[in-house]
Amino acid sequence: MLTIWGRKNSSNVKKVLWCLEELNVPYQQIDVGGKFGKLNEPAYLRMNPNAVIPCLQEGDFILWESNAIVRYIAAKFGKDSLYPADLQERASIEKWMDWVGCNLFPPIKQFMISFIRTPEEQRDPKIISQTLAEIAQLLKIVDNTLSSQPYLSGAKFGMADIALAPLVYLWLNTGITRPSLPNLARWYQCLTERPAFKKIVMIEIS
Ligand SMILES: N[C@@H](CCC(=O)N[C@@H](CS)C(=O)NCC(=O)O)C(=O)O
Repeated sequence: MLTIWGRKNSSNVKKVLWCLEELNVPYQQIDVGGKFGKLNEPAYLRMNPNAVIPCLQEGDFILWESNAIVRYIAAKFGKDSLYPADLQERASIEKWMDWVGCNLFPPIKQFMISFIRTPEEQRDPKIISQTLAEIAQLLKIVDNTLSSQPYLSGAKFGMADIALAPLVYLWLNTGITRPSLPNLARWYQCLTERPAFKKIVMIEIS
């Protein structure tokens, strides 16, 4: 049985749980991080010295970094669906996973901290507008890509969609003013029809 350490409302934990649900893999999830704390306790730090979630535990095997975990799960349980054998096809998907982690996650994290988790009267409008402009600029690249393919992963749903969508969910569902990105909106709408996306990603934001 796989164990996933991490609170369910973290966008990086959502990627992992969503991937497991898509592949019908049994797992147990343990709440740590956020209001549950424990990330700086020695037992957790022994598993993940970065003191962040998610972390996968499978017997003695420990894995951290959400995209690495998604890749591992897809390779182990989703060879016929989420993990293309063709190297170029797979690399094109992994490129987007890295892009999400390196480029999009930092401003999304800033948005979470300075907007979602800061009371209205303490928010800094300058930081928020700069962060939102940065996110919009990045998501325009995605929107442009989605003008010629149905999924970020290409012709079929895949790991790149799993890496991106939990972050986009935050951006679309927090009542901010956003530019219209029609291809991204069509892609997101299509994902909302997936039962695993509804169950894991479309939950209360905090
Ligand atoms: N690059 C890491 C980032 C992990 C990360 O920053 N996780 C956040 C939650 S999304 C975290 O652990 N925050 C502290 C907390 O939840 O208490 C990954 O993709 O796994």
